[in-house]
Amino acid sequence: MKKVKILFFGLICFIFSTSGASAVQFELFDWAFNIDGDISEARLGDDMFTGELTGELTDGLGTLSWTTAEAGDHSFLAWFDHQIDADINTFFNEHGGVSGSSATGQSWEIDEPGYLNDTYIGDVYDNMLRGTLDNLNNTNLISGITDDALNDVSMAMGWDFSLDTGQEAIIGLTLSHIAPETGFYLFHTDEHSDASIYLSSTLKINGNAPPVPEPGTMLLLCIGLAGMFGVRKKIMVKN
Ligand SMILES: [Ca+2]
Ligand SMILES: [Ca+2]
Ligand SMILES: [Ca+2]
Ligand SMILES: [Ca+2]
Repeated sequence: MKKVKILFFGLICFIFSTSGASAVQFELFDWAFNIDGDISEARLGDDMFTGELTGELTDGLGTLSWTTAEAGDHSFLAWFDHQIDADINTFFNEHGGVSGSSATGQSWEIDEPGYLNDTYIGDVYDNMLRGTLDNLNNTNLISGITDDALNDVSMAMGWDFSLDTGQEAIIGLTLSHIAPETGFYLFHTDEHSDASIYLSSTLKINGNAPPVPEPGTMLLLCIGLAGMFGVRKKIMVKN
C-alpha cells in the first residue's frame, strides 16, 4: 500500500512538473501592420489574415509570411505587443533586447507605446504608423537589468526594399519562445518567469533583375565609342 502511495505521489509530481514547464503564458495583447501604407490593427477589429498576410499564431507565437511581386518600392512594418505571465506577475516586469546586426533594409524598434519616464515617451506605435522605426531599444534605459529597468514591452520589425519587374519578395516573421540559432533577432523577456519571446525576420527576393548588357554587346559599344572618339580627334587635328 505504501508503495502504491509513493507511486501515486510520484505520478502527481511528474504531471505537475511537466505541466508547469509549459505553463508560461504568452499573450499577444495588441498588434498592427503597416504594409506599403495600408494599416491593419487589432484595436480596429481587423483580421490579421484577411489581406496578403498568411500564417498561424498560437498564443501569439508562430510564423507569418507576406509576398509581393509588384515592381517598385516597398515598406513592410509589423508591431507586436505581447505580455508574458501577466496573470501571475503583471505585464510590466519585462525588458527587451537585441542580438546580432540587422540586414540591409531591415529596421526594428523596442519600447512601449506611451511608456513614460523622466526623459522618454515610447514612440514605437507612432513610428510604425509613420513607416519609420528608430532602431532603438528603449526598454533598458537604466543600465543593467534591475527591477527598475523592467516595464511593459513591445517589439517592431520592418523592411524597405525595391523590386524590378519579374521579381518576387517573400518576408517571413517568426515569433518563438526559443532563440534562433543564428542571425539577427529581438527578444522580450519576463525576468521573473525566465521566459522570452524571440522575433526574427527574413526577406527573400526571387527572380531576375532586368538583364545587364552581354559582354559582346559591351564590346561593340566600346568599339563604337572608341571609333567616335577617333573621328572627333581627327576633326580637331584638321581644324
Ligand atoms: Ca502594452
Ligand atoms: Ca510578466
Ligand atoms: Ca522608440
Ligand atoms: Ca507588452
